[in-house]
Amino acid sequence: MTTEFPKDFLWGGATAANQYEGAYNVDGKGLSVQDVTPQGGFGPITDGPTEDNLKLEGIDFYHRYKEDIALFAEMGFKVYRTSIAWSRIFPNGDESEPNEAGLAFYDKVFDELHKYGIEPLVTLSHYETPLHLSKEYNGWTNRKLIGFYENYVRTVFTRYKDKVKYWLTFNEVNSVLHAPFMSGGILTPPEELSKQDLYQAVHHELVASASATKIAKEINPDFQIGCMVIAMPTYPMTPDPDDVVAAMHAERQNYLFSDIHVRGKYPNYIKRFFRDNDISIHFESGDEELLAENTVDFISFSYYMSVAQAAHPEKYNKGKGNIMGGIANPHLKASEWGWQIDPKGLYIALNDFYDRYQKPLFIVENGLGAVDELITDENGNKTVHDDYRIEYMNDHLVQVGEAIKDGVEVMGYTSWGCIDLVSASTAEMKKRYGFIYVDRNNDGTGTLERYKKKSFYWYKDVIASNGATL
Ligand code: BGP
Repeated sequence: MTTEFPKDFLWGGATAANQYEGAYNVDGKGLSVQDVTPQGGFGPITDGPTEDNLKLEGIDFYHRYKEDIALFAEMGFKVYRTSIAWSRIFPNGDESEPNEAGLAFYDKVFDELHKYGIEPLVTLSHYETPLHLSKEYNGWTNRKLIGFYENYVRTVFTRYKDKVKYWLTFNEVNSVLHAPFMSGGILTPPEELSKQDLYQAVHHELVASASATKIAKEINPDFQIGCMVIAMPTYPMTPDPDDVVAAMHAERQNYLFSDIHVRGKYPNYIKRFFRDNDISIHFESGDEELLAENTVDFISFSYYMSVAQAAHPEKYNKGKGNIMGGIANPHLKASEWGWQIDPKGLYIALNDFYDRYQKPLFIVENGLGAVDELITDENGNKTVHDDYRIEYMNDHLVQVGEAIKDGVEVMGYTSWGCIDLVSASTAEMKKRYGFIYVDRNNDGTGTLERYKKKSFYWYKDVIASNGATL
């Protein structure tokens, strides 16, 4: 392929604190919603942490960060996305004073990254709301969370103002509509949660996000703040206009989030949706101005798959997928977990976002969750021959290149789970995304040793050639 990626393209990888740090109760960390969801984002929650919860220990990045960052540096990462665990900084979420040991940990991580010239890209809230905020306030349904979040982000913006430039306010902010507990710390079971309460929670997160942008710029005007959404292009199942409209309506439930983050106001189509569904969002004075005046610098998104939609979805096979579902597209193959593989969907998503907003875009998650087999090669080294992963990523990056040729401004690409970590939706170890294999099994056994997969060397070459080897 002959695509030229921009000279300063930010190549890297992505992780989230709750899926890999471990040390869930070390150095003053409080519990987060993840510590009581042993079966993943959609499973029942437990009274407290239980032994079968792999996230409690994760892959022990907390104690192995130096070794892991050295491996990222060896691949040539320019950027590294991770999150700060809110409950390391404010164990209950609603205290006024932070936990110094938590702050000190991220100082060490950011310093280590800078040692290798790797720019941190930090998600402020990645599915890890402090559990206390869930139990005491029912998560983001409660407006008080805005104040707690503001206190938290002000603390970390101030502390890391010279160490971190790129920030994301909420991971996959649109996921709260589909996974209210994992994403929004909302304890009310989804089937009992009213649309009114759900969209009010959305409003609180959107106001909090705009407020974070405002606070960020006051602390360091050079900060670059992005929103982060799940991108899932939704194709009409047939050319029947009713199917086309169904697909359009499904996509608008996603665009709602980026529209408000970028354009600073609720779009008209959602006002109609609210009217039709008897939803009336309570705005406090100042909310409208805050949203209008504090829009984001860039749009970031995860991309794993596309879906199809129809006016009568019950007629078709329901596809499996990343948080949001849809209809399975007969033209596409799927991963072992049923996520449909569609590189051109990434090309479409990039073009659609850029046509809509003309803002820089950052792909902050993409990758293939697969079962890997650790083997010993002819030189006696343990490795994984993950050609399927290489093929997946190569095909997707070629499409990024195609979008760049179209003139889409793409800031960078951080592949998801650049080191194997615990799956968000299934809480398993065996669903692996990494270039680096971590010896940990679903039953919790394993040495936690790290091994380079074949894709490690492939990605290293991609980065070194700035995409020319794709
Ligand atoms: C996204 C989440 C990540 C990540 C990824 C892969 O929705 O932001 O946290 O886990 O999906 O999903 P999974 O781990 O369920 O395979």
